[in-house]
Amino acid sequence: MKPVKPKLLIARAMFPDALARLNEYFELEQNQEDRIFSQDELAERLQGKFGMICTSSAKINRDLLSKLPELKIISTIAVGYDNFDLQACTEHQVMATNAPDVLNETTADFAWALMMATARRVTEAEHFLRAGEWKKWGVDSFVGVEIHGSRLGILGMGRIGQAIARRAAGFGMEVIYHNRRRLNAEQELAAHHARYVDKETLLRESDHLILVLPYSPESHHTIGVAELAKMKPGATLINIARGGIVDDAALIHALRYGKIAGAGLDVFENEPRFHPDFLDLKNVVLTPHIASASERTRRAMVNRAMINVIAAVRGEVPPDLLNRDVL
Ligand code: 8YV
Repeated sequence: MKPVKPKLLIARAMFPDALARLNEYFELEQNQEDRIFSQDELAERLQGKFGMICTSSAKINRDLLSKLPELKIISTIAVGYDNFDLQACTEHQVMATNAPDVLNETTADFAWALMMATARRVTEAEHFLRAGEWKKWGVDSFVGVEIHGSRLGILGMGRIGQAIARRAAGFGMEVIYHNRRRLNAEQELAAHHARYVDKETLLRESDHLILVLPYSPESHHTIGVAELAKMKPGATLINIARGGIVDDAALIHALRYGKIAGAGLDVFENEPRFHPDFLDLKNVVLTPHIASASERTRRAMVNRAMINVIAAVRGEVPPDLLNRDVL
């Protein structure tokens, strides 16, 4: 008789060929139709499971965990894990892992794409052209704000923030940043001589401000009415971090009344719904949470999540364990 393999839920559709390696260790239940499970469905699907590979759409809270005595590991393919209640995981003896590092460069590229599209009004100009409105060239048509030689501000200077800063070298930009913890001198040098400033200075002096901090109750509405009022009128605000870090209603107001020049947003409050008033604004570039979306990187994220569940089933410590207390 073949030994019974532990069961693993793949909560969202993921590259099936990449997942094949898991068959050696697990009996897989895949959600290839990619339906988002309700909390009740998730509880049902996770009954008797050893673990789950999921994305940021799975909310792992105390209520869910209390129904799952056999669960050992939840492994997200994301670097952000604000959808996990880590304390509840530890209390229920569930390991929680994320997928750091593999998406740093791709996500940094996208922050730049959004910043450049916003500053140079790329999507606004394309919509104009597609709508058949281009009748003549104009000296002041779609004039934007400068990128090269300007001052780049970064709020949240972790690995992705540092990757964004390094790219500023090619554009002759000065980099300032604020973070809970100041980088050491070597890290600052590598991050294109990034200069540590307080949050107030960052808001007041950035020409382009990129948000890369993790979401938590403490970072909720880090950028609201008061913070937007401190920014330069010609500044752009780029959010590739998480919805909820920016007060979207306050941002809409600031964009509508030209308090800042524009915003580039990959994340929103209440995704995948978002504030409908964004659609009426021309000075905002909107993308559906795709900053890490290159095929190579998405595969690397899935692979990292697989490494964590395989380590767990082999009785090893998963390399990206978030709640070490669980051991
Ligand atoms: C993911 C992300 O694509 O890694 C993160 O934290 O936000 C994205 O890269 C997404 O959250 C996957 O669930």
